[in-house]
Amino acid sequence: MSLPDLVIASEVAAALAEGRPVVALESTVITHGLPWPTNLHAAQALETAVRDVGAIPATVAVLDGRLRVGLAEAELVRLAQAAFQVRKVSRRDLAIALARGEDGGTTVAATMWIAHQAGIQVFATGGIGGVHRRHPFDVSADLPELAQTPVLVVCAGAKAILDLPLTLEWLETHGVPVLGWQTDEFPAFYSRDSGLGVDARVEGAADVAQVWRARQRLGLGGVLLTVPIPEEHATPAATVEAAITAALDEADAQGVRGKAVTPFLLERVAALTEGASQRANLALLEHNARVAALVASALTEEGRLKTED
Ligand code: PSU
Ligand code: MN
Repeated sequence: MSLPDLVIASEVAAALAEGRPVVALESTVITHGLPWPTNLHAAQALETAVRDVGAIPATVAVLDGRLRVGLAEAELVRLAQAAFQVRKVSRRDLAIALARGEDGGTTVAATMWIAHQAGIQVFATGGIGGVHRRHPFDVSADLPELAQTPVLVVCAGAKAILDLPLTLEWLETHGVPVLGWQTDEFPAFYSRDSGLGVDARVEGAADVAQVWRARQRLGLGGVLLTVPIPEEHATPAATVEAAITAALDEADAQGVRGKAVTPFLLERVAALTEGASQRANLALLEHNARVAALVASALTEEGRLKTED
């Protein structure tokens, strides 16, 4: 790879070179999404979920000012212990973190971009950023990244701390296809439905792989695959709604702005729901990692069949 800042772990590099499935994982969820030590357990559980399905996990982060793809156990611990003390690195923060030799957790936007530089096509996360409620000019950099960077992002939709209808409008305007994994509805993170539709329902990994291949042939950018939270972990939207409203009021009262908004709201909703939101979060993260590994496997399987022709 010609990008001198990029360091790909040997296990990940070998899998990519041999055409074996690889799934990228983000790290802002570790540094700014969950508290210690839940964040470490989540990071480890995600890697295990990917391996269980036969794919190689590649957690992405910035360490010592390098773009890192695939972390050692001790490096996961280092990031998890540094929660809220290191930079939250989205697209605009990458150059700063590199220039300063920092550690940082990469958002969906930054992780997509780095994954693409490394040649990874599939990326699993919990929820993407989006258009904020009450502040519709606050649009996560995750959305424009989906519009331009060719990576398939697997998530459980977007959290209800965001404005879901406006988030979908943004994706429509900027041409990002939204797929629903065995569902016709856009999932709302804690709950399986939102009353909002997806662009296409997909029944399995082969179905997703076909759409992804076509999107790649056209060179049109990313794809969002939304996966509903498993039934047994779903929380009715109404249960979380009161906590979200309270968290939004607190954020406004305290004048929380910019990149601090999402971590602030996540932390307040977790506190106000007494951890119920975090348990659901862990369950859907693991489930998304498994689905992403299935899709990555379907893609490498297709590649193998083609070269055997
Ligand atoms: N949503 C969650 N958990 C998270 C995030 C979003 O439910 O941890 C993180 C992701 O890393 C996402 C980022 O990319 O927050 C979005 O931040 P912002 O809204 O500042 O772009
Ligand atoms: Mn924002």
